Amino acid sequence: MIENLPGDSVLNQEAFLFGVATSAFQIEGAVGERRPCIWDAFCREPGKIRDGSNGDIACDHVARSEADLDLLAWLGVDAYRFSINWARFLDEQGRIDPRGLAFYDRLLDGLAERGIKPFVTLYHWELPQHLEARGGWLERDTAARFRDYAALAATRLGDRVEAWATLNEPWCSAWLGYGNGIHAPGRTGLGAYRKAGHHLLLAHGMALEALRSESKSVPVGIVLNDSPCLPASDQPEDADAARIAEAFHYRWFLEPVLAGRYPGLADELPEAQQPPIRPGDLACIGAPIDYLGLNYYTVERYRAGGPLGFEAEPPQGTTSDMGWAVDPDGLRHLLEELAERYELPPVYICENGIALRDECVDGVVDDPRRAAYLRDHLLALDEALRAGVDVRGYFHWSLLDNFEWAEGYTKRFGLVWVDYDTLERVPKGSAHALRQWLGARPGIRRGTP
Ligand code: IFM
Repeated sequence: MIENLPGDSVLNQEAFLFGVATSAFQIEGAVGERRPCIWDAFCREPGKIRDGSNGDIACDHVARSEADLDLLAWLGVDAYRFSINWARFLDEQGRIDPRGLAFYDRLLDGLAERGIKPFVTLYHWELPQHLEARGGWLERDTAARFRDYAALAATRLGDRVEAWATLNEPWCSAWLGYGNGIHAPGRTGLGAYRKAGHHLLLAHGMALEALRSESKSVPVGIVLNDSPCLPASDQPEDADAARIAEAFHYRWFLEPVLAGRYPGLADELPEAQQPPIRPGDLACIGAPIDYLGLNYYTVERYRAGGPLGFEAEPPQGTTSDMGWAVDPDGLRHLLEELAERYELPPVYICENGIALRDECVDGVVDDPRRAAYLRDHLLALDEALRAGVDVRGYFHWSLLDNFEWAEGYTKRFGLVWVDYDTLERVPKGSAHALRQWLGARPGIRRGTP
């Protein structure tokens, strides 16, 4: 399935890491063994989650972690990206919860036994509910609490971590959680978006410092999502609209991290929508990172209009079950454009994948579209590498079908099917194809150290 990949591709070389990704709330379950987080509360609000579900059991990964680690080894991946649930790791007083520590210890040890490199994210959206009760990301103090959490995680787990990521997709936490409210904690408003966004970025900068001092030799980065924002026509006003949309959404997070400043759009915002910047904040946020994690799924098209000056056009061409346009060349475009515009550190594609209406028939899940999606995105990535963009690895989203946030369990992104009644795992056709390719990469010998 990945045969078309040229033999001399960097993707075939040992230094290029191939992995799969998951996140804590989406797979862990074991809700009774941790403190509540904002997603527990949000799921209990009627109408917020499409199928009325929650993360109480999810994929029951905490209880089934050994079997899931075996799946990773069976696939033959070099690396595994997962996240720590803050509300499992620490208690309300900010002290380590021994049960949480034991679970993440087990996971890291299990990965080491299997020779798989752990890429660990500290925040994939599970703010502990007791911090939400104190204002959540609208409070500057939450950034300081995150720094303390990062320092403890580094001290207790850092010896086995290959790379840390502070935050996953702060745009989603800020815009979807505080701007349009479709994610937890479900607040709305442009002022809240900017405020939460700034405190998240500050949390990243403060945690970066803490991680650097506690786990010295481990690279630290952040994972940002970005979709190229393209004009819906060749009219100059649509080109402007696309630029505003890009600055409003994705570059609002990328530019402070990579260049220590907000996009120029910030100067045009009314007072009530300004981020609450204090002296030193931008230097802290823009401190050099060891790598940039990028999550790529789709491209977006914009037309001039609406209260914000831009309106999204319906996606063109083939779409996923999320309704997102499938556009592999957008990945090449994004990487080349970012490399041209910013001084980029090494990049890892930390998420890329497709939701499909998979079905399990007689124990078999045939998903050729996922295998083709993966191949086409790897080919696009290969082009960007040939154009000189320094990408060091690729993580497919996701290892398992899982809780897709406001969509509940209605969307399946996994390489491995999960039967939510029995919690049985069934590797899909794409997982078999990927395993075959990973096993056949010329010159790569992996195994337990
Ligand atoms: O499932 C999510 C993940 O948690 C964050 N990035 C996008 C994925 C697909 O929507």
